Amino acid sequence: QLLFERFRKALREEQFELYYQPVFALDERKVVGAEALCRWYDDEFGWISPLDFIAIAETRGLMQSLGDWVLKEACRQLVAWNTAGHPLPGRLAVNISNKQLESNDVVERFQAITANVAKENLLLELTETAMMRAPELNSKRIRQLHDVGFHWAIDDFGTGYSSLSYLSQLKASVLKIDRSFVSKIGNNPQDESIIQAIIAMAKALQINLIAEGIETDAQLEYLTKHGCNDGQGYLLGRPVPASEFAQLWLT
Ligand code: G
Ligand code: G
Ligand code: MN
Ligand code: NA
Repeated sequence: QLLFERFRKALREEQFELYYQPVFALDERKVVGAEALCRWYDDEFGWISPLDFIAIAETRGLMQSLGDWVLKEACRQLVAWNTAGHPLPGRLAVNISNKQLESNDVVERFQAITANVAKENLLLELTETAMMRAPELNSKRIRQLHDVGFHWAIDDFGTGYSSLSYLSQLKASVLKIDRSFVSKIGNNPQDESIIQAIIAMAKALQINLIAEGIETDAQLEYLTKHGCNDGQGYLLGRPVPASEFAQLWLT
């Protein structure tokens, strides 16, 4: 309850910050985008994990406000990098909660919030699990937003229960391979087969892949060798504040 009060106050006063993790083309080691990740430091409680405050936001009806703020802030940052003369190459991925897709006006809202940036520079991420919580409504919203030009990624792919036929209808341009598979490269042949199957399927459906949670050279090598184009992870670059991101990764 106390944390909830702090959260409401933080939301009112915009005390959240976005960190940015680079996404790379694995063969060339070139930055081809980034993922925006929300951070909250509270003077009393210290750093609070997004797992915790997003759960609060979702159960207390504040996820639309938080999510809209995240999208707005991500767009502001894209414009700021452009203006400063070092634009982000590729797309900035923004995590979307299924709660944000519930209301009827989401298309108008997202259009208004992102009016200053090209949709080519954005990638909306929805986890496979969130997607399957309300498959009918979510896929309808994905389609509506896709129809006005938004690009979509299915996040944490492989952890949910979506079928392949379903995937092809979904209008996703990107699948993000969940890091639970990546972490088993080198010690679990069965998970390696799953990764290879995901890569083959994505190729067949002409969907781009981003591998998540790359932490070792062996994982990087394996994914590159088997034809996974893009990836992110601590080995390549951690999530960092915007200024540090520009210093490290933008020219
Ligand atoms: O950044 P970190 O690994 O701590 O994030 C933990 C979880 O919180 C991840 O699943 C991530 O997708 C989610 N998350 C981080 N930032 C946001 C955000 O802005 N919106 C939503 N919906 N989820 C986020
Ligand atoms: O659910 P989602 O994929 O959006 O979550 C992204 C989360 O993964 C972020 O919280 C980010 O901090 C975390 N992350 C990014 N790279 C790595 C990594 O290499 N290893 C681990 N364990 N977590 C990572
Ligand atoms: Mn994500
Ligand atoms: Na993910």
